[in-house]
Amino acid sequence: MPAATTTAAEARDQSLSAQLERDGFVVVRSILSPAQLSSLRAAAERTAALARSGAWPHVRTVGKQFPPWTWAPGVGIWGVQHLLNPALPDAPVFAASYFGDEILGVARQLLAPRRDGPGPDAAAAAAAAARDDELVMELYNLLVRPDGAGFELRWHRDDIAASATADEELARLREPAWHAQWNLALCDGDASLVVVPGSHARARTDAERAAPPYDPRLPGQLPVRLDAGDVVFYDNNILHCGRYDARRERLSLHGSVGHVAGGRLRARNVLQHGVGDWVDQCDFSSLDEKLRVRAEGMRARLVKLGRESGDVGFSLTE
Ligand SMILES: O=C(O)CCC(=O)C(=O)O
Repeated sequence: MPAATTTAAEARDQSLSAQLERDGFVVVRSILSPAQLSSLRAAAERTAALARSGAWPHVRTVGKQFPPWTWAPGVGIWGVQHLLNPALPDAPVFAASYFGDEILGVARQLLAPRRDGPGPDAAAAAAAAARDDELVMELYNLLVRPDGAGFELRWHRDDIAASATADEELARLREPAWHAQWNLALCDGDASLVVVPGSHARARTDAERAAPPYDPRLPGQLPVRLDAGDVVFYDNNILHCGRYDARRERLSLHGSVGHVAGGRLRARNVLQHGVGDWVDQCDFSSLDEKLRVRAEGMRARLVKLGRESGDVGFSLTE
C-alpha cells in the first residue's frame, strides 16, 4: 500500500474530531465567506424582528428553558424555531446555509468516528466521513438577545435529566452521540454558551451535583467566545448553560444534523421541537441541484425516523 498523504483539510478535520472527543466542543473560526455572512445576518435580523412582532409564533419564550413553548403577546423571546419551515419568508436563505458544504463538511467529519473509530491516518478518517446518504435533517433554530432583562439557561445536559445517577449518566454518555450540533455566530462577541470542557465524557462531580442550577462560577466553566462567522460544534450532553445579555445583540444559528444510526434516541431530541408538523412541506427548489438532492434525502430520512418512532415525548421538562 502506498503511504497515505495528508492534505491540509484532512489534517484539520482529524484535529477537529480529536478536539471534540477530548473537550466535548471545538471552535472553527471564519467558516463563512463575507457574502454568506452578510446575507445570513440580514435574514436573521428580519426573522428575529418577525418573531418579536408575533408574526412568527414559533419561538422560545423567556422564563422557560425547555420545549414546548407558547408565544403570547408581551412575552419576550430568546430563540426562533424552525428556520427550515417553508412558511418562514427567509427559509431559502437558511436552507442554503444548513445544507451547504461549509457546515455539513465539518459535521460529516465529526460524525465519522461514530462509525469506524478515529483511525490513525488521515486517509482512513476521510474515508470514514459520514456520507450524504447517512445524514438526517434535524434542527435549525436561531438564538437571540432577550428583550428587557437578561436571561439564563441553567446548567444542563440536553438529553440527560439532572436527576440521573452517576451510573445512568455514564451509561448514556458512553453511547455514540449520532449527531453534530453547532452554534454559528452572526454577531461579534457572542459568549452566551458556557461549557465545562471534558464533562461530556464523565459523570458530574460532587461539586457539580451540589451546585445551584444557575451557579455563576461552576469550577472549570468556560464561556465559548465567538465572533461573526465563527462556529462551535459541541456534544449536546456536555454540561453547559446559556447566559443571555439583553444589552448585546445575539444572532446565533443553532443547528444539528444526525446520523441514520441514531434512530429513536435522536428522534426524541428532534421531534420534541415540533418539526414533524411541517417537515412534509419543505420546499428546497431554491437550492442548486447538488444541495437539493442532499436536502431531499436528509428530509426523507427524518420523515422515516418520525414514522418509525411514534410518540417520542420530551427529553427534559421544567
Ligand atoms: O445559548 C446557547 O448557546 C445554549 C443553548 C442551550 O443550551 C440549549 O438550547 O439547550
